[in-house]
Amino acid sequence: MSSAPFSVEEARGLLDAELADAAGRGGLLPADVHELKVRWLGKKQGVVTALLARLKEVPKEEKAAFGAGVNALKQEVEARLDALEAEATARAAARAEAAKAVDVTLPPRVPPVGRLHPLTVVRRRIEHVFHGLGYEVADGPEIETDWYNFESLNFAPDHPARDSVDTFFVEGGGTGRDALLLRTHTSPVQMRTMEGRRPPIRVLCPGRVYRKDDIDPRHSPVFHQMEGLVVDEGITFAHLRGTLSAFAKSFFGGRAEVRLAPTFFPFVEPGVDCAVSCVFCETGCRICSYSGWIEIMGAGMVHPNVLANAGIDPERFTGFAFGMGIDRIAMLLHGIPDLRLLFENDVRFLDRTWG
Ligand code: 2U9
Repeated sequence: MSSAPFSVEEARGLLDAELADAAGRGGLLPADVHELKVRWLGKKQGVVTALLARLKEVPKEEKAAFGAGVNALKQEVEARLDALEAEATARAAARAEAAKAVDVTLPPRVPPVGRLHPLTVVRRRIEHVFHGLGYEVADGPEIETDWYNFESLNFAPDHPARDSVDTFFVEGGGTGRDALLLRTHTSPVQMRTMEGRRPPIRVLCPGRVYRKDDIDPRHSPVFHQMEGLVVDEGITFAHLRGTLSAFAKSFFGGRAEVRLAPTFFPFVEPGVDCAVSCVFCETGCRICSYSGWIEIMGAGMVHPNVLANAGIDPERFTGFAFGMGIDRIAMLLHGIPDLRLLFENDVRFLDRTWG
């Protein structure tokens, strides 16, 4: 300590002031007390040591009293700092103990929870309806052969869908009926299901499908389909109509009606386009283009050639099938304006509740 006090009294005054100041700051920790000990009792530059060094400047007759005074001061400093040290050690232990304690009154830290993708929600809702009608869910490969995707499904050899302009063929993936391609619909799953077992068959086939479409608000090279197939003895068009009607009421609400209109698909005969009465309006809206009807799927009676290709006797068994775009249904239900939102995985979109 360079500026050592001149007298024992001065030093005691300084000690009182410093300890009062430390007490004022409150909560001394062992390291703070250690600093004080070094400052006051340090062998090289401690205040007490510096005071003792002044002994030589003190007149001879005062030396004994001065020495005794410094010693008394030293003992007092030691005692007071030891007491402070004991307090600081107890305080540090108490703080460590408090840090370990769990404060049950604190609000919980909730990790961000993921949500189901809107397509998953819609897929599950459709599956739920058909589970109730006794259907099971089947899965199949996304890379298919020409046979399962086209030929077995009664596509004519020159059908436009078989063109590489519309379908992704796998390079070096073979030719003819063995040619490999990305499935353009989930119908191959129904073909494989029929091959693998005998009727009665009631199967639902959801999955990703691929078409060479450009990306725009309504098209994407990948989208999602839900197809269904029923095959048994005595299945008629009435079963098809009743099933689509039951689905529409269950999925869109009890007031929903279906309207069927003839159309052509190679794998069904007759084929129909199925529209559901608009559940969003009373008198016409933009969603139904002011027609009161919304096209939601295609359907039809399974073509006898398709049954025969699966090894099922078309004289004995008949069946119906239907197909819909899961993406389209999700967009309709939620007013999603752009198909791309379903694929971009922007969390601002996904973070909504799609239940
Ligand atoms: C087998 C036999 C028949 C499935 C069917 C449709 C009609 C249909 C489209 C709707 C919109 C596809 O997503 S979409 O582009 N689907 O119109 N699908 S009948 O018929 C089958 C399937 C498999 C063995």
